[in-house]
Amino acid sequence: MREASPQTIYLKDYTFPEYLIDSVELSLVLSEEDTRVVSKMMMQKNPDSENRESLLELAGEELELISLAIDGKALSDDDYQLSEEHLQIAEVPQEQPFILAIENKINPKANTALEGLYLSKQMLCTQCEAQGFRKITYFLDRPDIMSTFKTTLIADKDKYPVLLSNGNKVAEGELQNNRHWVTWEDPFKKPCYLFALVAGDLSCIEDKFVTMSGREISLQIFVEAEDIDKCEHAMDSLKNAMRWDEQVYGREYDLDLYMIVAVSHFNMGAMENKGLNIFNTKFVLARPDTATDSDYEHIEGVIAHEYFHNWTGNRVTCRDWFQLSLKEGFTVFRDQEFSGDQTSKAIKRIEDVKLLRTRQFAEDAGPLAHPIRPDSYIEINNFYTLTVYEKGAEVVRMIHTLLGVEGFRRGSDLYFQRHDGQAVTCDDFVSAMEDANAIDLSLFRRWYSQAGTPELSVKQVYDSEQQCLTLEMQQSSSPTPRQQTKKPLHIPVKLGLINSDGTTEKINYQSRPVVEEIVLELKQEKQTFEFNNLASKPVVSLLRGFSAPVVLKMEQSLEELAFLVRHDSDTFNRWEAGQKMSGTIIFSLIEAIQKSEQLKFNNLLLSSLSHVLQQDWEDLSYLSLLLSLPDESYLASQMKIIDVEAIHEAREFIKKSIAEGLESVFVSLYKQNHKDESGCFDAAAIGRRRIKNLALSYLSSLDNQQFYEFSEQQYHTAKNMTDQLAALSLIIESKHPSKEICLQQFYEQWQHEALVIDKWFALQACSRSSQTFDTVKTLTQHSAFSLNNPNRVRSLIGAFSQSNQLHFHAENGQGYQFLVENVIALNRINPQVAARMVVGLTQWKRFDYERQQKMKTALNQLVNTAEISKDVFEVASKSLL
Ligand code: 0A1
Ligand code: ZN
Repeated sequence: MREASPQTIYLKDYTFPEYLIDSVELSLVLSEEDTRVVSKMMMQKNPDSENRESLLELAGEELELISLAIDGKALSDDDYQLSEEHLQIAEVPQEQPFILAIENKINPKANTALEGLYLSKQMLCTQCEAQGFRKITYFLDRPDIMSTFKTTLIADKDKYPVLLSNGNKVAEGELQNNRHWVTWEDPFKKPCYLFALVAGDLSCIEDKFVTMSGREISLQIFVEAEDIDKCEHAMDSLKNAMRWDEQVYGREYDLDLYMIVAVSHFNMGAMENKGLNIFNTKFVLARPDTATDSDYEHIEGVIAHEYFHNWTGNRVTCRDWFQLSLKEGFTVFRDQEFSGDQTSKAIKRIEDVKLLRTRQFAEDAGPLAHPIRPDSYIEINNFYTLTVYEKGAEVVRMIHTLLGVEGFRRGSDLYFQRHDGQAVTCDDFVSAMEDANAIDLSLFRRWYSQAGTPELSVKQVYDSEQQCLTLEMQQSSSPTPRQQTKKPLHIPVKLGLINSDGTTEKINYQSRPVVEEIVLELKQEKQTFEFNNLASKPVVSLLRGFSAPVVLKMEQSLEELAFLVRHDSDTFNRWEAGQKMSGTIIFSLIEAIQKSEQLKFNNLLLSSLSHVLQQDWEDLSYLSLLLSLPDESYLASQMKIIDVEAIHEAREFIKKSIAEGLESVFVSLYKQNHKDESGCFDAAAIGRRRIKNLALSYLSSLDNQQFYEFSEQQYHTAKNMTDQLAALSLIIESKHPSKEICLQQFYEQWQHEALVIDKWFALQACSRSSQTFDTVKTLTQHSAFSLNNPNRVRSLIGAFSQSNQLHFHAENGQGYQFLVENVIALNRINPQVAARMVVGLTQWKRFDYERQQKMKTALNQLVNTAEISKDVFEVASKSLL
């Protein structure tokens, strides 16, 4: 048991910093186990601070202090106090600026938490967000302290020929003993969480970008030598993102150099350090034979995300960590829109909503629910959540929907103009949007402070005599931890009306101009909306484009849904109607399974799918989405008490029934679109792969030798990873006789490509096969598995506990015990990643009584473990409440 509960930090306690740091000069003599840091900070009392004490408190963790001086005068032991997390200097000058010089020592090799300065294979690199800078040297480690940084790196020339930091390289030279030095200067003031350095033996690809004002920017991507042939896509994505930000937001890059470094050991996806982004290799490296189509898409999205942070995050940053969604919600919204513009808006939107609804909605409905601007935390690293990122982006999207493209641009222009160089709040962002458009968003602000997903219930009443359709809307939100009562929110509801012949009905609403689509604004708990001059009852297409992050409850018959699948011109709602239709049918099968009744297939689904298949489709990716069944995790999210076995059985039954009914269509879809292509990443080629692999997946469920041969043939001849992996996955999931041989062969083929081996682990961890648990357990002992590499941990333990609900939630509880053992081991190595692994246990209230008990036991084991980190403690203890 922990001795004392860790401290909670509250938003309401925010105060201005007591001191400011205008500029920092850092000098680091780098080595794996003994790095020396000298920091000279130009400081002064903050005139805005109300505290008149002369004490200065700096944050610092896991540092060995060597010396301290103020204005060149060394401090003695009596002048300061050291504790585990702080350095306090009793008296510093109050009236004039002063220079505080600190020398300390750190051990990057011992830093397995990967925060601060650490070792990723042979490379030294940093991760300072949120509070990693304090593990490099003593500092005012908070985002509202913005300083200029000048950094000198000194290191061995052979081990570390490349020495990088933020900004521009201003000087370099040679030293004795085969050492060299480089000085970097970043002219832009920034918080220390954006500081970065990299030292290593790296290869680089270079390109150029000419900005809208004609400045030439040098672009560099650094990787290990063996990966140099996998950088092209990242570079293209970067240039596309730079152009897009100029065109859509009028934002130009500011430094002359933009660097990206890919590292194999990284806690998250990537990091937007000023001028020197550090990326998880997963979001940089791609070659057609090693990366799938979805890897290519993720790389494009993450490269853009980090680039966009240069304005939304770096130039305008957060005042405190409660405002995290200010930079993350806005930047995710920007990267989503960018990706949609690069390929297909329709598909991007559907995929984003799928993620939101399966994962973020679960977070919002569980014990860890928090508003997008949380009001308290124990460990800030636990708040890089789907709520802050994905729901945060939905909130920005709603502002975009309410203001329109031009209004939103006016708002963002004002925001950048007003706050460039400042550390601000979510409220400042909303105010800029209001002021630029002269509208009142005071009610809308509740989205920032209220947790939980609202439910929107809609009743339709059609009066044929009056030719009037009334929509009665009601919103409600369930209580969430620490927030029992909820207020009505301002919800934009996009709507279209469709006539019985499939044509679009013109919308006549109040005295507004007649339109084909309208955004209704629900602001009260209950509100009705009337539409006149409707000669017959139209079919309502509501919440188009998923215009608000809510759960929509509206009665729709299967026939009505089938109609929308045929006729809705809104690509999101057309797909959604199909999902609702198959979801409804799957739920009636689940009921039958629970009552041990015989399962019967509903032919309406088959005829709806056949109809879809008869049309001519240009966008085959969209067609694949229309033909896909809802995921098991989405189905689970719709159940009060999750029945993992029944969900799996019902979904498999329906999949097989569809495959039987449409076998010949799937065979021809497969044959038409199966082309042995390599290196083709245009939308058409991606669409072909997507549809043929979906067809093959339906056919595989038929357990038929002929289709087993299709998969095996595809597996052996594939020239791209999408096809090879899709085939291998189907082989593993079926009763295919060559399962073991193919798995072994895949490992041997790719053992030197870490990111492909991650896929090999994940595939086995996600398998529905009955052997999975034993396989996963055995794989933790595999020579290629290591708890020290977050990507490996995520691909085995994360994938098993978060993407294999059938086996993780096995009735005997062995999945839970397996997770606890691994979290405890990981807690000693990397608390941040360990805490993220606990997610699988947080939803215990959604399971039956026996499973609940087992999950609670597992969480209690974590809380009661000696030396549990505050990261894991916070997640586990809050989950139990
Ligand atoms: N700001 C980064 C994400 C990030 C956050 C924390 C990290 O370490 C604790 C690393 C990266 C982004 O949004 O891309
Ligand atoms: Zn981000």
